[in-house]
Amino acid sequence: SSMQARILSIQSHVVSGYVGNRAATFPLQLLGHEVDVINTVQFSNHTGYNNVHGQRFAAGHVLDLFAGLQANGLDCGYTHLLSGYMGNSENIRAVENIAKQLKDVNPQLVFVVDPVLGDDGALYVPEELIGLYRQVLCPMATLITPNQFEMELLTDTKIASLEDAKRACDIMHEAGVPNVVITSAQVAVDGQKNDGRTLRLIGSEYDRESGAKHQFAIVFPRLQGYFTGTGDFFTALTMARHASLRQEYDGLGALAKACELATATLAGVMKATVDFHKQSSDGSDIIRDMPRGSRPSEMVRAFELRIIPSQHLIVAPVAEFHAFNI
Ligand code: PLP
Ligand code: PXL
Repeated sequence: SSMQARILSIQSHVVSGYVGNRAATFPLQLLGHEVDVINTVQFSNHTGYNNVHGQRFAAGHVLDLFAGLQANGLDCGYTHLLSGYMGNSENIRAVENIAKQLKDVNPQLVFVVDPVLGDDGALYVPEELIGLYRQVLCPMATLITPNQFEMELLTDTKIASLEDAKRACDIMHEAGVPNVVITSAQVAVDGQKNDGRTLRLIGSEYDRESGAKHQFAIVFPRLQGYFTGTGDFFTALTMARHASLRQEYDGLGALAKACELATATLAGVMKATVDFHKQSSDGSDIIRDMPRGSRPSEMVRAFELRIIPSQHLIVAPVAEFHAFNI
């Protein structure tokens, strides 16, 4: 697949480690895509460390950089826009503004939205962002990648079963999103109850014109550790694969294939990260319930995703994960 996307990615930057744009840019480039980057924050490191220095940029900063691109005609030619961690409502409005302008230039623009709101029942952004993602950004999106908690917030439903997950996907299709991926659902699928050792990706691809729909699940291992940036990395992988595969599929199916490849890469990189952590911590078992803010920074650091040493797993994933229809 030779389709080369031209992507504008708007998310966070850290000096050290791999979250936000630092987790997304390398895999997108390695898979052959051109990536331009706007940073919403510039921090020394991600917020799971005990200390964070740096700054959040005002929305005016993001819009000014985009205006600079426009002034030179550099805004023409984008095929994809990727939106990650925004942190406040002004940045979401800025991305809405940019998405509208890019769609004016290219009506075929693919807009990928990771609606970053929280995880495991805890919101880590202001509450008003829920409504902005639900009513403003998601309806403009081609692909969204919420985790289970985020999907519950977006649809104002509780996801306790596979049927709930499928219904939630339908709600987002109704809102105008053709491709929905719930990255980490904890529901029983295929007769397998969730024992905590696996997570389930639930995907749903919908063609509004024909009314055709493809809903699928992928079961993948849940590794123990303090991972950060996995969602950002996973969204970039899914986007990169989907950009290429969309060209090859006449009907539905590209999303499931993209998710199979992205899941295989993520599982491989997470395993490499756990293996590295075991080595660097002389085998001692640190997997206890330590809250954020109290973890030794060498331990947090040892869980930074091993993206660069695992680049072969980005290009050619080894593990196999199969999407099955649900
Ligand atoms: N954390 C872990 C351990 C995961 O396996 C995944 C899977 O994608 C995620 C997080 C992604 O979730 P989020 O989108 O909340 O980062
Ligand atoms: O992966 C989410 C994320 C993005 N950006 C920054 C973060 C985090 C998670 O901690 O700190 C700056």
